[in-house]
Amino acid sequence: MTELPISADLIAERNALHAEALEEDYAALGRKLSRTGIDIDAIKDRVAGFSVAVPSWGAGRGGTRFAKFPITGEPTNIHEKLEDCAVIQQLSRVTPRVSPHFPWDKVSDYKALREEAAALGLGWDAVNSNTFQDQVGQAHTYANGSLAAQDAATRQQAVDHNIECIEIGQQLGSTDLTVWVGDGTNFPGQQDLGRSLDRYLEAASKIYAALPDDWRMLLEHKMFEPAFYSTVISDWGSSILAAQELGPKAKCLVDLGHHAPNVNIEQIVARLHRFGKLGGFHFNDSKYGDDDLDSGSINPHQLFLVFNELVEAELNPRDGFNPSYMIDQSHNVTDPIESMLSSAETITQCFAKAQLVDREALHAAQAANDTMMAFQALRRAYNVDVAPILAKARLEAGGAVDVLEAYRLSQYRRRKAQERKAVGLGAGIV
Ligand code: RM4
Ligand code: MN
Ligand code: MN
Repeated sequence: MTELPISADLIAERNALHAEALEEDYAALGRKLSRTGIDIDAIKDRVAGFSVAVPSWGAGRGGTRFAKFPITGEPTNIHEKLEDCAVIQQLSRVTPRVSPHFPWDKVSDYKALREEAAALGLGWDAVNSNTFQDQVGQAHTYANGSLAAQDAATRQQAVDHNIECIEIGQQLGSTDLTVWVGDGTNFPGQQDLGRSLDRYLEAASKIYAALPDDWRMLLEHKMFEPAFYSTVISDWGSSILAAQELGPKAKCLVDLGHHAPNVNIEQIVARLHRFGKLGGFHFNDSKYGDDDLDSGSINPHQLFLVFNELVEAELNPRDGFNPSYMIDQSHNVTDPIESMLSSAETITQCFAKAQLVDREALHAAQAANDTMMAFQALRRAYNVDVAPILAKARLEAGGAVDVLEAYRLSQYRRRKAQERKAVGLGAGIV
């Protein structure tokens, strides 16, 4: 392994200062949990086994349709993004994989890229294709759609790009392809709503046919943007129907920001699982739409309820339950490393809290129609401060007890500002 980006001595030094307080807090929480028959070490072991992938595209500062405000020292290519992802993993120990996006992360030698990541302690998660933007020199525009475009040559180009993503992913060691298309319309009548879905399904089935045996195709729905009247895969209904038609290797990916406000996302999770089609998540939070805000920053309770459904799903398994967990955020006003450290912590906290739910009490209350006690079974777990469990798991895995403190003290971004070239202005991705 090459040298990791943050000094191991710094992490050890800070951890030593926190050790005593952490032991006290962990012991106190352990005593509290044991009164309800929960073994804190068993929860800690589950937390140690949890992980969530980080998006390569989330390492740079995002933007809105109006502007992007870069920070000095932000990464401008996949190599620098990997280095930043390595910081997140080194400190948090819950983000050992990176989800790449092509052609944004294109390089000439993927074997070398795989080795470069491995040397930084990183592996690869789902490969994301991009048929929502035109690239320089591209033969056909995606202005009128990609997999669902009216023009057959455009559809073929989008299919070929996805197949190329699979080939790249094979070299990197990925086993999932995530497909989100920007296809849709802005005006009633612009396209036939039925036939555009037919075209999508036909093109998607060509990608599906190119999937290696152990691969999955994750279909990501989104109700609006960039199209504002209709999108082709607008919701979980369209997504599951497409996945069912494509075959068993096609699953649905739930991006938490891709629904109408107030939609019951945890119920969508339960439904997709019921039919063996829950493929994975893009974690973020949302106030108005696809805001790509930090996970749990607006509605941590919803995130907890999603994980609660995932625990229930494990107890009630269906066909091939193995959802992949990924962050998909856009960091417009924070240092992306700090946002992902904080988000990974929040996601893991919700995972841990869901493990604390007294399932017996919950199920008994449900069976007895005791609404208040059923709710309290969830509420009790949600109210537990699980921070010492996460910190202890991190410490044992070689991470930092206080991730943000260690990151700031390392002056990593300042060092990078001296080494890296400045990012240009312009609108960022949304
Ligand atoms: C989309 C969607 C996709 C992501 C792009 C950048 O809204 O969430 O997952 O790849 O944004
Ligand atoms: Mn997404
Ligand atoms: Mn999105």
